[in-house]
Amino acid sequence: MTITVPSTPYPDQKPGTSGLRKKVRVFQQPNYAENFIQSVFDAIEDKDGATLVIGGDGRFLNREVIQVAIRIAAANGFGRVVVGRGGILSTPAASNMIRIRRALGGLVLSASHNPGGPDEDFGIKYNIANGGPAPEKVTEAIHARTLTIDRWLTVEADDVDLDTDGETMLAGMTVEVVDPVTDYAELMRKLFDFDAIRAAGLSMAFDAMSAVTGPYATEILERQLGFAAGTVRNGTPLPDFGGHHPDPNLVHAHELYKTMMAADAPDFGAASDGDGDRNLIIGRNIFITPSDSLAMLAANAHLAPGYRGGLKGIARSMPTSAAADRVAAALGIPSFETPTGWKFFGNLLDAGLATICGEESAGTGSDHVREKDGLWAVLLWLNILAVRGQSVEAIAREHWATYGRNYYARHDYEGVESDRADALMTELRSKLGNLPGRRFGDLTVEAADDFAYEDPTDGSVSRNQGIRVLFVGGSRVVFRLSGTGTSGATLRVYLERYEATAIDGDATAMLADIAAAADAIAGIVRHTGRERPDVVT
Ligand code: G16
Repeated sequence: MTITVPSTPYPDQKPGTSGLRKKVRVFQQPNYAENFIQSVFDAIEDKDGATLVIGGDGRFLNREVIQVAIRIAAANGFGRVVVGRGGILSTPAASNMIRIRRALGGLVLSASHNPGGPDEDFGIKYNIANGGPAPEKVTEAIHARTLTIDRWLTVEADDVDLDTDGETMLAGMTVEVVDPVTDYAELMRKLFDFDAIRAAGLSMAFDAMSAVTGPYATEILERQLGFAAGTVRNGTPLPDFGGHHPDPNLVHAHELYKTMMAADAPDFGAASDGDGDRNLIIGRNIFITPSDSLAMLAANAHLAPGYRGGLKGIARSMPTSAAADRVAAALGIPSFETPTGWKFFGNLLDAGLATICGEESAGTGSDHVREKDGLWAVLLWLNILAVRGQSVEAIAREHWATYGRNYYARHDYEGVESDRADALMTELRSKLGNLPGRRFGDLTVEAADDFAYEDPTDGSVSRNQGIRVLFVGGSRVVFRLSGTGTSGATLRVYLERYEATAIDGDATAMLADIAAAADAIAGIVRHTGRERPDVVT
């Protein structure tokens, strides 16, 4: 029997770059998670008898919210819920599961690379039937509903045993607990030449950061590809990620970085984030920026069985470097520049306009699912290394010699007071028109704008997606506020400089004048009170 629970709206349930992310304590308020989940279901149609996928990255609160969501799904008429054993599904595995089960959609419970635990972060994201994050028109409808919601629906039922595979009935709805790894591993075997990777005899270190990728990486890398036991480090998902940030960058995956810079480093190093959709790629003695990794993967993808037929197009988010555009031009295929957020790639992939997509924020993926996919990027790199028989460094150098090098860095100023960050952006917007022609050191501004995107498939327009200042000669700086943080504001400053032949420079030195210009243009120190960024990636 359906139970109607009266409720009142919370004013702060607007989904950000990737779903609703808040502190655990916020989610623990009465009716908070329930309101949001019910708002999702109120905003979507065709629920009757439909299949819903539910899974998360195993962080604190994951199991509790899954039990709540299962009951609300039953009360809203779903016919079947497919849930990963232990409440676990990596984000790309959830995307795959939605697609192969022809589900109406899925709830992905994650705050991605944000830390977990009772005082840290939690998140809920809705993905649609193509397996990808809900597009803006859906998230806007969800948000609108959160502002008017006056009840949520549930059923009287015991908790489901999430630790045993199989089907049970719950108030007329089938709940199916499945192994979270099997289907995903099968998809990877179709895309990549596992025999070639095995035969290459490579050594590697993979840091799963005590997050969701552990079981996937252990099964695929150690069991199926034969990498030595212990290749996967921190392979058990923990509710607090062992107290670390499950963010695969050079700051939070520093141990891996040290391993890869040592004299006895393995051939290949990689890491993934809280929910398994991001990746970090490090060769022996060389870090590959996510923007470069996208370009190098795109240039070599045809070496893997799943991409032998070539690529239809390459898409990148606006702040991602233009390195991938050069590959697309050389391949004679279209390139797309979208706002930040994987949701913007979905339409391009569905329409067959792009095959590979990527972002500076350590996300790369293809049309095999509709999320970015950390292990996919790792396996494509391994496939390329196996076929080319060269080191990561040799492949990178050859790439730069062919296409030139886009030196790149992102400076993050974290936990800035929201008012101060907003003031910086407002001031910057107000002077965009006066910037062209102005000089900052040796740099002259060629153009400056607030990025807007018109989706080529449905004509929808997204405005205010980040401020671009382009300098004569191809260098640029981009400013935007993060849409995934949960306290204060994070200012992201993206620096890029293109060099056709000077490919051996030090990135920090090559970008120093652009960093200085960024401060002169935006008054970063003046507004934030910070002398330097908190994180440089
Ligand atoms: C999410 C989105 C990505 C986006 C990233 C950074 O990643 O899915 O598409 O690039 O946030 O967003 P921001 O710069 O607004 O913090 P994830 O891995 O957190 O889901």
